[in-house]
Amino acid sequence: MISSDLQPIYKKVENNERLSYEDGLILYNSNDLLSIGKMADMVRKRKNGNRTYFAMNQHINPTNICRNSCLFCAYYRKDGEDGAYRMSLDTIRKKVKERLGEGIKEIHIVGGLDDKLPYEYYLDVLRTVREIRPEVNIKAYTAVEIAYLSERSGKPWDAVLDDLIAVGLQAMPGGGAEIFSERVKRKLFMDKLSSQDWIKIHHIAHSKGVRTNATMLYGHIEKLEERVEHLVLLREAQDVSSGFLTFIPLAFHPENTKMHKLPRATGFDDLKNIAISRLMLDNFDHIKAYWVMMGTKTAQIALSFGADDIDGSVVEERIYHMAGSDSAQMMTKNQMRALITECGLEAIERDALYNEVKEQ
Ligand code: V47
Ligand code: SF4
Repeated sequence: MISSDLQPIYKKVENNERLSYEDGLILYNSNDLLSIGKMADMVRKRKNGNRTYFAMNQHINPTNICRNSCLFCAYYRKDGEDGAYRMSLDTIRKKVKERLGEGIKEIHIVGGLDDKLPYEYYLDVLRTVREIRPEVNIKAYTAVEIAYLSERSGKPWDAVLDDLIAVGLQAMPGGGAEIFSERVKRKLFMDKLSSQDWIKIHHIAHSKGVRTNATMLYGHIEKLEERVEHLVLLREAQDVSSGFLTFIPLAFHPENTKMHKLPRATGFDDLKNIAISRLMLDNFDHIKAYWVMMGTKTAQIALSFGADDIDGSVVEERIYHMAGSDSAQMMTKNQMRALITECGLEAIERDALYNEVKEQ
């Protein structure tokens, strides 16, 4: 039985109508998780049927030295501090070569805003990867890094993107969006670019044929209203440029951060965010249950709550493991397939652009 407050929303979902800001708020205020999940699953089935995606991928985080000090981040270090690192191009070369035997299709590259690394280094990282794996999809640098590289080089955003595209950039990850709220930004990540600028950079990327992802960081000090505003802003941005591939809700992990006293998001909230984002983001094709962030068990359930992607094999994830994630560092192709097929769903290996990878 769908609870009475959700019935008008259920009708809209059945009729494939766009949900309003107010609907989003009703969903977040509801505890009828199973009904929310049922509606999200209906949308997921309509868009993706049983198709459920995973990728063979590799994460490379070239530097954790960062001029910013976001309160939610356990990953960054200041130059010279214990644990600070900056990879040489040789190290990056070695890391890519180490996995040449695996069918990696996507390399995900993000890191800190490191004032000691020259602009060219950020390009060289991509050149190095391209040289070793000419066929791989390079998904690199968040809008925050693009804005930083623009500041460092004096080039406008679009010229920075052109430089990166020339050395192999094909897609951008969805990080750096955090939560589109001036109030929260002032408290937690005041040095980052504004939400308007984050969206503008993604629009420019889309206009150049670079597909991008989007994220939302939840489970810290944001209000439910701010979550809904975030989703509505992303939906409006997608209406304009249609370049977003997937949305990834990210639960705040407090360990080793300046907000370590806050509790971790619950499984209930994780599933609610997956389902509500599926319902609100009617113009996004994919919703990702990032297993590294939510753990494999919740990720598996999320596949019945609107998600159609579990991300990938990863290996050497730093951002979440520094912040207390106890998930494994990697999953094999067989483990990912098994996780998906056990739910009665069809496992499809993809590259960063959602092209299906056929078994050879
Ligand atoms: O922007 C940082 C978040 C993001 C913490 O596009 C934290 O496919 C929780 O964007 N607790 C980076 N979250 C990761 C990211 C991502 C991950 C996987 C796939 C894709 C994709 C993108 O991680 C940051 C920030 O929002 N983050 N610290 C933390 N302590
Ligand atoms: Fe730096 Fe990104 Fe961490 Fe903020 S979230 S401190 S910008 S690495």
